[in-house]
Amino acid sequence: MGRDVTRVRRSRGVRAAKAAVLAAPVVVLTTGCSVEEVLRFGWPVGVTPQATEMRLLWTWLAVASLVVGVIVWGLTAWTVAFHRKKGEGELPRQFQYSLPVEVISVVLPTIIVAGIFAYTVVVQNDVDKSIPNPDVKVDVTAFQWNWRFDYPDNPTGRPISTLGTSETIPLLVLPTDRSIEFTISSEDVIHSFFVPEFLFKRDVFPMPDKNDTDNTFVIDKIEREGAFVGRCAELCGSYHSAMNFEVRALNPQRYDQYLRLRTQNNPVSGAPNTAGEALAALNCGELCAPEATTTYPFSTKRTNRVASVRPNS
Ligand SMILES: [Cu+2]
Repeated sequence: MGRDVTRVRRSRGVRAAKAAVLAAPVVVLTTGCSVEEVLRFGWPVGVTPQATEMRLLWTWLAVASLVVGVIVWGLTAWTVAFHRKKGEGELPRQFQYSLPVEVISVVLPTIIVAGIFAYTVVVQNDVDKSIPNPDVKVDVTAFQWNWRFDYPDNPTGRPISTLGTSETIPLLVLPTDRSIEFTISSEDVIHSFFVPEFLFKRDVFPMPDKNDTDNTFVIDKIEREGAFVGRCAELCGSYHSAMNFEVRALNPQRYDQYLRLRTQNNPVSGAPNTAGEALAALNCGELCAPEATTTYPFSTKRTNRVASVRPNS
Protein backbone atom coordinates (compact mmCIF):
# COMPACT_ATOMS: atom_id res chain seq x y z
CA MET A 1 0.00 0.00 0.00
CA GLY A 2 2.75 2.41 1.09
CA ARG A 3 4.78 1.55 -2.01
CA ASP A 4 1.79 2.19 -4.32
CA VAL A 5 1.31 5.67 -2.80
CA THR A 6 5.00 6.41 -3.29
CA ARG A 7 4.89 5.20 -6.91
CA VAL A 8 1.82 7.37 -7.69
CA ARG A 9 3.53 10.39 -6.12
CA ARG A 10 6.71 9.71 -8.05
CA SER A 11 4.93 9.39 -11.43
CA ARG A 12 3.03 12.63 -10.72
CA GLY A 13 6.30 14.33 -9.89
CA VAL A 14 7.94 13.05 -13.08
CA ARG A 15 4.97 14.27 -15.14
CA ALA A 16 5.15 17.71 -13.50
CA ALA A 17 8.89 17.89 -14.20
CA LYS A 18 8.34 16.91 -17.86
CA ALA A 19 5.62 19.56 -18.23
CA ALA A 20 7.94 22.19 -16.75
CA VAL A 21 10.78 21.25 -19.12
CA LEU A 22 8.42 21.40 -22.14
CA ALA A 23 6.81 24.66 -20.99
CA ALA A 24 10.12 26.53 -20.64
CA PRO A 25 10.89 26.82 -24.40
CA VAL A 26 7.21 27.54 -25.14
CA VAL A 27 7.32 30.49 -22.73
CA VAL A 28 10.49 31.83 -24.37
CA LEU A 29 9.26 31.30 -27.97
CA THR A 30 5.82 32.83 -27.43
CA THR A 31 7.32 36.12 -26.21
CA GLY A 32 8.16 36.91 -29.86
CA CYS A 33 11.74 37.78 -28.89
CA SER A 34 14.70 36.67 -31.03
CA VAL A 35 17.34 34.37 -29.56
CA GLU A 36 19.73 37.34 -29.44
CA GLU A 37 17.17 39.40 -27.49
CA VAL A 38 16.52 36.59 -25.04
CA LEU A 39 20.25 36.11 -24.45
CA ARG A 40 20.64 39.84 -23.77
CA PHE A 41 18.40 39.37 -20.70
CA GLY A 42 17.22 42.97 -20.92
CA TRP A 43 20.69 44.46 -21.48
CA PRO A 44 20.43 47.48 -23.83
CA VAL A 45 22.15 47.45 -27.23
CA GLY A 46 25.40 49.43 -27.14
CA VAL A 47 27.54 50.90 -29.92
CA THR A 48 31.07 50.17 -28.65
CA PRO A 49 33.12 46.95 -28.27
CA GLN A 50 33.27 47.66 -24.53
CA ALA A 51 29.45 47.72 -24.39
CA THR A 52 29.39 44.30 -26.11
CA GLU A 53 31.92 42.92 -23.63
CA MET A 54 29.77 44.10 -20.73
CA ARG A 55 26.73 42.56 -22.42
CA LEU A 56 28.51 39.21 -22.74
CA LEU A 57 29.49 39.36 -19.06
CA TRP A 58 25.85 40.04 -18.19
CA THR A 59 24.63 37.18 -20.42
CA TRP A 60 27.03 34.65 -18.92
CA LEU A 61 26.23 35.80 -15.38
CA ALA A 62 22.52 35.36 -16.12
CA VAL A 63 23.12 31.91 -17.67
CA ALA A 64 25.27 30.81 -14.69
CA SER A 65 22.63 32.11 -12.26
CA LEU A 66 19.90 30.24 -14.14
CA VAL A 67 21.91 27.00 -14.07
CA VAL A 68 22.39 27.34 -10.30
CA GLY A 69 18.73 28.36 -9.96
CA VAL A 70 17.45 25.35 -11.93
CA ILE A 71 19.57 22.99 -9.80
CA VAL A 72 18.30 24.59 -6.58
CA TRP A 73 14.66 24.66 -7.75
CA GLY A 74 14.95 21.05 -8.97
CA LEU A 75 16.45 19.80 -5.71
CA THR A 76 13.83 21.70 -3.74
CA ALA A 77 10.96 20.26 -5.82
CA TRP A 78 12.47 16.77 -5.65
CA THR A 79 12.79 16.99 -1.88
CA VAL A 80 9.25 18.30 -1.47
CA ALA A 81 7.80 15.66 -3.81
CA PHE A 82 9.65 12.55 -2.75
CA HIS A 83 10.93 13.11 0.75
CA ARG A 84 7.87 14.24 2.62
CA LYS A 85 7.12 13.23 6.17
CA LYS A 86 5.41 9.88 5.68
CA GLY A 87 3.70 9.25 8.98
CA GLU A 88 3.13 10.55 12.47
CA GLY A 89 6.33 10.65 14.49
CA GLU A 90 8.42 9.55 11.51
CA LEU A 91 11.08 12.01 10.32
CA PRO A 92 12.45 11.87 6.76
CA ARG A 93 16.08 10.80 6.46
CA GLN A 94 18.37 13.51 7.83
CA PHE A 95 21.53 14.70 6.09
CA GLN A 96 23.35 16.91 8.60
CA TYR A 97 27.05 16.25 9.19
CA SER A 98 27.33 14.71 5.71
CA LEU A 99 30.91 15.46 4.72
CA PRO A 100 30.45 15.11 0.92
CA VAL A 101 27.39 17.43 0.94
CA GLU A 102 29.20 20.02 3.05
CA VAL A 103 32.34 19.89 0.91
CA ILE A 104 30.29 20.32 -2.28
CA SER A 105 28.25 23.19 -0.81
CA VAL A 106 31.44 25.08 0.10
CA VAL A 107 33.71 24.22 -2.82
CA LEU A 108 31.18 24.68 -5.63
CA PRO A 109 30.03 28.22 -4.63
CA THR A 110 33.68 29.20 -4.07
CA ILE A 111 34.56 28.10 -7.61
CA ILE A 112 31.52 29.94 -9.01
CA VAL A 113 32.34 33.19 -7.16
CA ALA A 114 36.02 32.96 -8.21
CA GLY A 115 34.95 32.48 -11.84
CA ILE A 116 32.58 35.46 -11.72
CA PHE A 117 35.28 37.59 -10.06
CA ALA A 118 37.92 36.69 -12.66
CA TYR A 119 35.62 37.33 -15.63
CA THR A 120 34.46 40.64 -14.12
CA VAL A 121 38.06 41.80 -13.60
CA VAL A 122 38.97 41.00 -17.21
CA VAL A 123 36.00 42.99 -18.58
CA GLN A 124 36.46 45.84 -16.10
CA ASN A 125 40.14 46.21 -16.99
CA ASP A 126 39.26 46.60 -20.66
CA VAL A 127 36.43 49.07 -20.01
CA ASP A 128 38.71 51.06 -17.71
CA LYS A 129 41.92 50.90 -19.74
CA SER A 130 43.98 53.70 -21.18
CA ILE A 131 46.01 53.41 -24.37
CA PRO A 132 49.16 55.34 -25.30
CA ASN A 133 48.11 56.78 -28.66
CA PRO A 134 44.36 57.09 -29.15
CA ASP A 135 43.22 58.16 -32.63
CA VAL A 136 41.08 60.99 -31.25
CA LYS A 137 41.26 62.98 -28.03
CA VAL A 138 38.35 64.94 -26.61
CA ASP A 139 38.37 67.16 -23.53
CA VAL A 140 34.98 67.25 -21.83
CA THR A 141 34.29 70.12 -19.44
CA ALA A 142 31.11 70.04 -17.36
CA PHE A 143 29.66 73.06 -15.61
CA GLN A 144 26.35 74.06 -14.10
CA TRP A 145 24.43 73.25 -16.32
CA ASN A 146 25.99 72.49 -19.63
CA TRP A 147 29.03 71.06 -21.43
CA ARG A 148 32.02 72.19 -23.44
CA PHE A 149 33.88 69.86 -25.81
CA ASP A 150 37.42 70.62 -27.02
CA TYR A 151 39.49 68.70 -29.56
CA PRO A 152 43.14 68.98 -28.51
CA ASP A 153 45.82 67.69 -30.92
CA ASN A 154 43.31 67.62 -33.78
CA PRO A 155 44.84 67.28 -37.27
CA THR A 156 43.86 70.82 -38.35
CA GLY A 157 46.30 72.20 -35.75
CA ARG A 158 43.74 74.86 -34.79
CA PRO A 159 41.65 74.99 -31.61
CA ILE A 160 38.14 73.58 -32.01
CA SER A 161 35.59 73.97 -29.25
CA THR A 162 31.85 73.37 -28.88
CA LEU A 163 29.99 75.13 -26.08
CA GLY A 164 26.42 74.34 -24.99
CA THR A 165 24.04 77.13 -24.02
CA SER A 166 20.50 77.40 -22.69
CA GLU A 167 19.31 77.71 -26.29
CA THR A 168 21.60 75.18 -27.99
CA ILE A 169 22.29 71.56 -27.13
CA PRO A 170 26.04 70.97 -27.59
CA LEU A 171 26.88 68.44 -30.30
CA LEU A 172 29.83 66.19 -29.57
CA VAL A 173 30.81 65.10 -33.08
CA LEU A 174 32.96 61.95 -33.12
CA PRO A 175 34.22 59.51 -35.74
CA THR A 176 33.18 55.87 -36.05
CA ASP A 177 35.86 53.16 -36.23
CA ARG A 178 38.53 55.13 -34.37
CA SER A 179 39.70 54.86 -30.76
CA ILE A 180 38.65 57.86 -28.68
CA GLU A 181 40.06 59.08 -25.38
CA PHE A 182 37.84 61.27 -23.20
CA THR A 183 39.42 63.51 -20.57
CA ILE A 184 36.74 64.83 -18.26
CA SER A 185 36.76 67.62 -15.68
CA SER A 186 34.30 69.97 -14.02
CA GLU A 187 34.42 73.70 -13.42
CA ASP A 188 32.26 73.57 -10.29
CA VAL A 189 30.43 70.65 -8.65
CA ILE A 190 30.50 66.93 -9.40
CA HIS A 191 28.72 65.98 -12.63
CA SER A 192 28.66 62.67 -14.48
CA PHE A 193 29.33 62.06 -18.17
CA PHE A 194 26.84 59.49 -19.44
CA VAL A 195 26.09 58.28 -22.97
CA PRO A 196 23.53 55.47 -22.60
CA GLU A 197 24.61 53.84 -25.92
CA PHE A 198 28.19 53.55 -24.59
CA LEU A 199 26.69 51.80 -21.54
CA PHE A 200 29.20 53.78 -19.55
CA LYS A 201 29.24 56.78 -17.26
CA ARG A 202 31.88 58.39 -15.13
CA ASP A 203 31.71 61.07 -12.46
CA VAL A 204 33.19 64.39 -13.57
CA PHE A 205 35.14 65.99 -10.72
CA PRO A 206 36.49 69.50 -10.36
CA MET A 207 40.29 69.47 -10.03
CA PRO A 208 40.63 65.76 -10.88
CA ASP A 209 44.31 65.67 -9.85
CA LYS A 210 43.72 67.08 -6.38
CA ASN A 211 40.69 64.83 -5.99
CA ASP A 212 42.82 61.88 -7.08
CA THR A 213 40.29 60.72 -9.66
CA ASP A 214 40.94 58.85 -12.89
CA ASN A 215 39.51 61.35 -15.37
CA THR A 216 40.27 59.60 -18.65
CA PHE A 217 38.65 56.65 -20.33
CA VAL A 218 38.87 55.14 -23.78
CA ILE A 219 36.46 53.47 -26.16
CA ASP A 220 37.95 51.29 -28.91
CA LYS A 221 35.51 52.67 -31.46
CA ILE A 222 31.92 53.67 -32.14
CA GLU A 223 30.54 50.91 -34.31
CA ARG A 224 27.89 52.78 -36.29
CA GLU A 225 26.93 56.26 -37.38
CA GLY A 226 24.05 57.88 -35.54
CA ALA A 227 22.86 60.42 -32.99
CA PHE A 228 23.01 59.36 -29.35
CA VAL A 229 21.77 61.40 -26.43
CA GLY A 230 24.21 62.19 -23.61
CA ARG A 231 23.27 63.21 -20.10
CA CYS A 232 24.61 64.38 -16.79
CA ALA A 233 23.97 61.48 -14.42
CA GLU A 234 24.88 63.14 -11.11
CA LEU A 235 22.39 65.41 -9.35
CA CYS A 236 24.24 68.72 -9.69
CA GLY A 237 21.70 71.43 -8.95
CA SER A 238 18.53 73.11 -10.20
CA TYR A 239 18.91 72.35 -13.92
CA HIS A 240 20.67 69.00 -13.65
CA SER A 241 17.89 67.38 -15.69
CA ALA A 242 18.44 69.92 -18.50
CA MET A 243 22.15 69.12 -18.80
CA ASN A 244 21.95 67.08 -21.98
CA PHE A 245 24.20 66.85 -25.01
CA GLU A 246 24.25 64.76 -28.16
CA VAL A 247 26.93 62.52 -29.61
CA ARG A 248 26.89 62.62 -33.41
CA ALA A 249 28.93 59.74 -34.80
CA LEU A 250 30.07 60.26 -38.42
CA ASN A 251 32.20 58.01 -40.59
CA PRO A 252 35.91 58.95 -40.54
CA GLN A 253 35.86 60.79 -43.91
CA ARG A 254 32.90 62.93 -42.86
CA TYR A 255 34.49 63.52 -39.47
CA ASP A 256 37.74 64.78 -41.03
CA GLN A 257 35.70 67.03 -43.29
CA TYR A 258 33.77 68.26 -40.23
CA LEU A 259 37.01 69.23 -38.46
CA ARG A 260 38.19 71.15 -41.51
CA LEU A 261 34.85 72.95 -41.75
CA ARG A 262 35.10 73.94 -38.08
CA THR A 263 38.27 75.88 -38.84
CA GLN A 264 36.81 77.65 -41.88
CA ASN A 265 34.91 80.92 -41.64
CA ASN A 266 31.17 80.94 -42.11
CA PRO A 267 30.28 83.24 -45.07
CA VAL A 268 27.34 84.76 -43.19
CA SER A 269 28.79 85.30 -39.71
CA GLY A 270 32.42 85.72 -40.76
CA ALA A 271 33.41 83.62 -37.73
CA PRO A 272 34.58 79.97 -37.78
CA ASN A 273 31.71 77.53 -38.36
CA THR A 274 29.88 76.36 -35.26
CA ALA A 275 29.21 72.63 -34.85
CA GLY A 276 25.72 73.07 -36.32
CA GLU A 277 26.96 75.14 -39.27
CA ALA A 278 29.73 72.64 -40.07
CA LEU A 279 27.25 69.76 -39.94
CA ALA A 280 24.78 71.64 -42.15
CA ALA A 281 27.59 72.23 -44.68
CA LEU A 282 28.31 68.48 -44.72
CA ASN A 283 24.76 68.04 -45.98
CA CYS A 284 24.22 64.36 -45.15
CA GLY A 285 20.54 64.46 -44.22
CA GLU A 286 19.26 63.66 -40.74
CA LEU A 287 22.75 62.59 -39.62
CA CYS A 288 24.03 66.13 -40.29
CA ALA A 289 21.08 67.97 -38.75
CA PRO A 290 22.42 71.27 -37.34
CA GLU A 291 20.44 70.91 -34.10
CA ALA A 292 20.23 67.99 -31.69
CA THR A 293 17.69 65.35 -32.70
CA THR A 294 17.68 63.22 -29.54
CA THR A 295 16.98 65.97 -27.01
CA TYR A 296 16.09 69.66 -26.91
CA PRO A 297 16.88 72.73 -24.78
CA PHE A 298 14.88 73.29 -21.61
CA SER A 299 13.71 76.69 -20.50
CA THR A 300 15.79 77.95 -17.57
CA LYS A 301 13.39 80.76 -16.60
CA ARG A 302 12.86 80.37 -12.87
CA THR A 303 9.38 81.85 -13.12
CA ASN A 304 8.29 79.38 -15.81
CA ARG A 305 5.29 77.39 -14.68
CA VAL A 306 4.96 75.10 -17.71
CA ALA A 307 7.15 72.31 -18.96
CA SER A 308 9.51 72.89 -21.89
CA VAL A 309 8.23 71.42 -25.15
CA ARG A 310 10.17 69.87 -27.99
CA PRO A 311 10.52 72.40 -30.86
CA ASN A 312 8.27 71.68 -33.88
CA SER A 313 6.13 69.28 -31.86
CU1 LIG B 1 25.54 67.95 -13.96
